[in-house]
Order: sequence, then C-alpha cells, then structure tokens
Amino acid sequence: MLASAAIVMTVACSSEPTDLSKANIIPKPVSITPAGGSFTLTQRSDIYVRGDSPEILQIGQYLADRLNPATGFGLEVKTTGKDIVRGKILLALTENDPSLGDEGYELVITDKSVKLTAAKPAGLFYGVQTLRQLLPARIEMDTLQEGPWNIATGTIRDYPSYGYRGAMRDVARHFFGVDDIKIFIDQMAAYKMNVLHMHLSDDQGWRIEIKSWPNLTAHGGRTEVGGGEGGFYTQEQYSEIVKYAQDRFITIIPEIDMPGHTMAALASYPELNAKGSDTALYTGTEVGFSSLATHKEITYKFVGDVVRELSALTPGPWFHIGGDESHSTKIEDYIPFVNRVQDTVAAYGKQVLGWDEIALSTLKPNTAVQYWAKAENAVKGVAQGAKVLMSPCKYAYIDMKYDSTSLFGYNWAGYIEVDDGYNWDPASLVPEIKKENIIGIESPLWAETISNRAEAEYLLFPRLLGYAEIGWTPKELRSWDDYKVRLANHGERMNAMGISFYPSKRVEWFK
Ligand code: TNX
Repeated sequence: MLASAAIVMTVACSSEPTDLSKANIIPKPVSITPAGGSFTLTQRSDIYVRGDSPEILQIGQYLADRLNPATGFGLEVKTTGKDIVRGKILLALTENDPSLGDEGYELVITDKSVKLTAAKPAGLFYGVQTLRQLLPARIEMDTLQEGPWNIATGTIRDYPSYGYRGAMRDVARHFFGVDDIKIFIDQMAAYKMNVLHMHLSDDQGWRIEIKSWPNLTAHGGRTEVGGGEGGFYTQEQYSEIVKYAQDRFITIIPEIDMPGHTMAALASYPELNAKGSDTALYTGTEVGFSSLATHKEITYKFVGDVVRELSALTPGPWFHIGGDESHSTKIEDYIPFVNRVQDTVAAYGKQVLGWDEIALSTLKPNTAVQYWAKAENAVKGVAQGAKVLMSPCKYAYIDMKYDSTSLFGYNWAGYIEVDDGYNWDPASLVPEIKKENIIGIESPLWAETISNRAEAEYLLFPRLLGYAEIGWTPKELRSWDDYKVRLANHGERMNAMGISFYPSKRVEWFK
C-alpha cells in the first residue's frame, strides 16, 4: 500500500509530464487523447512553417518569441514543404479538416515532433496558446530558466463554442494608456479571447481624438474620476492598438456611449446641450444625469462625424453606441435617437451593438443587443430578431467585488466570487434566449474604482480565465470541480506572466 502511494507521488511530482489528459489547459479543450509519452523541446526544435504566407510566418515568430526568453534556445522560424519534421515544431494550414472551423486546431504531439494544423490562421494562433500551456509555467518568464522543457504526448482537437469571446475596458472613468492595453491584449490572447470592446467616452472623459471636433479631447479628455489628469488616444495610438490586437486575432470594438453618459462631450461643446451650457468637467461617479440634445440637428452632425472618423480607423464589423442609463432623456426622444443613430452607423459600414436598453427602439436587422441588466429588454431584442451578447451583471461584471473584503470594485449587482463568475451558462440563463440567439459572452471592467494596471488585474484575474472558458468550452465539459484544479495550477503561470491576481480562498493555489 505504502509503496504504491509513494510511486503515485513520484509520478505526480515528476518533471516529465506523460499524461496529456492531466494538462492544466484553460479554456479546457474539446478533446484530449493522451498517448503516454513525452516530447522534449531542445535547442534543435526550430519552428517550421508549411507554406510561406506572411500570416503563418508571423504566428511562427510569435511562438518563437514566447519560447526563446525562458529557454534561451534562440529557436528560429523556417519554412518547409514537409508534413512532419523530426524533433521540431511544425505549423501548417490544412484544407482536409473543415470540422475545425475558422478558429479550431489540431495539435499532435509524439515523442519525435509537434504538429499543429488548422483550417485558418486563427486556429494556429489558438493552438500556439495551448502549446504554451503544455510547457512548465516558467516558460512565461522573460529571463533564462532551467529546463527540461517536456510536453506530454497525444492529440488535442479543439474549437470554440462561441465566436465572440470578449472583454470590455472602460478607459473613460480612469484612463489607461496604450502600454496597459497592449499588456491586456496579450493576456486575453493567452486565453483565446477574441474581442476587446473599448468604452471610449463617458461623463468623466472623452478618450479618442476626433479631428473634426478637437475640443472633445482638448477639454473633455483632461480629467477623470477623482480629478486625476485623464488622457486620450490620438488616432495614431488607437490604430496602433487596433493593429496590435489584430496581430493577436482580437477585434477592437469602439464604444461611444450616447445619448446619456455624455457629460465630457457636453462640457466640450455647449451647443450639444438641450438648454443652457455647462463647461465644467465631471469627476464624480453618478450615472444617468447627462444627455445629448436629441432635438437639435447639430447633435446628428456631431454623431455622424464621430462615427465616420472612428469607423474609418476600425477594421472590425462592430460599432457600439452605448445607449444605457439615459435616465435624463425622455423615452419618446430616446427611441427616435437610437433609430437614427443605427442608420448613421450603417451608413459608415458598421453593425450596431448597444446595451440592452436599445431594444426599446426598432432594431435594424443586424443590430445586436448586449444584455447586462434587464432580461426583458434582451428578450425584446430577440423578439425583433436581434442577436444577444451575454454580459449579465450578476455573473459577468468583472468590476463587482469578490466579497465584502475586496479592495476595489462595486457590489450593486452582488458579490461575484471566482466560482460564481464561472458557474453559469449563457444559453440557459434566460429561457427565451437560446444558444442560437447568442453571439457570445463579454465581461465588462468598469473603472470607477480602479486607476492602474495592478488594480485592474486584481478584478480581472483570475475571473477572466473563467469567462474565457465559458466562451470557448462546451457546457458539457465545464465543471467547477475540474476547473478549480486547473485554475490552481495557473496561479504559478499567472505569476510568471506578471499578472497580479486575486488569490481567492475558493481555490487551493499551488505554491
Ligand atoms: C452600470 S453597465 C453602467 C456603467 C457603470 C457600471 C458600474 C452599464 C451599461 N452602465 O456606467 O460604470 O454600472 O458597475
């Protein structure tokens, strides 16, 4: 008895992983078939790419850049026409496996080679993320680490449940600069998330340069909650974020919140006010007091210019028009405003996303509704044929506190401990909203209570990993008991990635 327990212990603690089914992958893959052996990454394991499309070469280079700092191997990216390259990692697009879809991949690891195939480049990129997680956590360090670098052998076939796996960053309440956003994009990519919604304007600040309305940033970008100095992205900086995200298969969705949540714009251009004018900037945290003048033609000129300039910088299909908490806009003014703005967005070639209140208007055929507060609104959207983006505040609001002791965050929608954030299913939360009505899930990080990267990460991590898994992994494969063990193992990995996560007591973190 004792002897066999000792053997089990040694195997479990061994640095040579041989059981691929025990790999702590988040989000959990659709299928894992272990083969019982081990592949060793060495100095000679260069990355081979079949074909020479620049996109695949770039993914190969991305992988090399992830592996080289910690291993010190200096792996290079080379092209090949072959199907298997002994001792090496091979990345290849394949036309023979359409069941993988646009984002799926197959990873075949033998003791001699690693072969990653996908129908599309996005699939290769996600396969690369899985490969990273199969290596010891110290692979994420940016300084030289000890080997060995072993991977268990077997086959992983994997693809996502939802096409939209998003997060939202509020850069209006507190401004976060380009570098912070790039780091966040890298973190999202590691967990196969593919949409970053940027809340670019609110009462407390206007954060994107609009050349035809320069005072929006010159005045409206000058402060933030609490009176700090605020800031904004120039159009060049915004484009830099878009490109950085694109290289990581992440779509940026810009949001200009209207007709409410507009004090920064109203203070910058008095003519946008319904009556009177107030140029004072707002640094508090109340909501629902501001509104664009929905009866004035100048308002529609303003909206048209903003949508035109921002759409031209945004390759993704969506433009988010906000539409939430317009408590100081009469409903009989709100509805025609939202109807008209939908036409404006369509005129500049984009599809409308809006918070669930927009379902009170007449939705255009391809407008989608982001369910955050009122299920009845989202259901009204579905009744009009609209798709729904699931961000139910009780489960997915990543700015909610974990519990009463949390250092940051709100609790108006309740406390969301790590298990609460994980234990829900988008397709069975509201009976009238079925899987076929849902484009995906998004967790919004509102920023009234956080003002720097460490504070943001405290709320984001580890909950973001759970949202990534809900978006990717089929419901049947999701269970908290299984997830919490994988998450516990990710503690070390998040540390190696430089993420300041909240060490929830509901997880037995491995030290
Ligand atoms: C509600 S969610 C808001 C935001 C706040 C957030 C704080 C939504 C569409 N509106 O304006 O920042 O609560 O948790």
